[in-house]
Amino acid sequence: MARDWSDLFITAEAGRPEGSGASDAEGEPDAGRQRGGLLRRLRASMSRTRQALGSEIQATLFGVLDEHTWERLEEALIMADVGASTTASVVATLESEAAAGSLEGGEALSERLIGLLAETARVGDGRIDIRAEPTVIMAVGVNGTGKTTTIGKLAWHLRNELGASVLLAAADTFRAAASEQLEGWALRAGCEIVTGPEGSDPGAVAFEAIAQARSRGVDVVIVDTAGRLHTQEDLMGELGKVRRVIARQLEGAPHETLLTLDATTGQNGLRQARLFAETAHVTGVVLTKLDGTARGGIALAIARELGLPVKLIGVGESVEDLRPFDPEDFARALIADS
Ligand SMILES: Nc1nc2c(ncn2[C@@H]2O[C@H](COP(=O)(O)OP(=O)(O)OP(=O)(O)O)[C@@H](O)[C@H]2O)c(=O)[nH]1
Ligand SMILES: [Mg+2]
Repeated sequence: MARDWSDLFITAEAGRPEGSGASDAEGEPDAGRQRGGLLRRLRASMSRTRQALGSEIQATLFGVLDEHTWERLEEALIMADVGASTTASVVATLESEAAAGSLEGGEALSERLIGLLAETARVGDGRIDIRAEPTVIMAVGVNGTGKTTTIGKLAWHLRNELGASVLLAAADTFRAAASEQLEGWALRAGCEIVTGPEGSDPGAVAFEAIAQARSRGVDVVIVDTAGRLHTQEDLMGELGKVRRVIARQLEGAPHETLLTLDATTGQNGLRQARLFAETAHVTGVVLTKLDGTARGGIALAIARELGLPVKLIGVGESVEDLRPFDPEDFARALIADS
């Protein structure tokens, strides 16, 4: 999975095999330092979950192991929203390995717990292929989950980390304020934007954006859409229409459909997302607002519960607060003391 931005994107110049970015980072002092800084930031933004979980981990895995240990550990993981089925399977494996004598001491147990949690959170390679020209990325999700903010941050990183040209499509024509919000992000990220009048056809905005991107040789088009509930059949139908307009115009597009999910809505959000994912051809999840919850364990349950990789996480409102998701780094940020 992706540990930094150059790992996350598959580009024509640097179609590197998975994991090579991490070893590069170790080889270069600057990149290594940068990675250390990113991990510290991740730990800081996950502090609410870590504080809630950390004391329970200390009390269970670092104490005397008995039947209460495993029950208490299960409760703590479920409280952190790791999810009942993920928790049950991870704790059962840990318990049997401890009973077999292959793990001794709190350090070994918590390291193994990190490994088991990371394993369950892996599905696919979690990367985003931007080799198609242009690549079309669509953002979908329930109202207020962070679609527009994520698009803005993503555009900024594509421009600044990869030097890619980006065009935003304001296909949320539902409210005039939605276009204005995306215009603000286009300005910040230094990219172009295509908008349409309030109430106009969102498919027409997406169409125009792709036409402009093709004629100008833009690398990535990101399409914003209006928030909607999975239960609103007409609005879900509209999403399908936008998708078809894009697909007819450009073969293979949209190449990536990202579902934004608000981590603070927990298991409830997960249920909504399941239905959303079924109808919207979602290829990956962006889990937002992880900074605002003590239940960040949900990031580790999504792959298992939805069968989709988490590709990006949002840990705040500024541009730097979007980052590629790496299950191992994430599990460590939640569990390890240092
Ligand atoms: N703390 C925090 N706030 C976030 C994050 N991502 C988004 N937000 C905030 O959440 C609010 C809603 O974000 P939007 O990007 O407008 O959400 P949206 O999905 O586009 O909303 P609609 O277009 O109305 O459906 C804004 O105030 C964002 O600043 C995050 O990772 N952390
Ligand atoms: Mg929006």
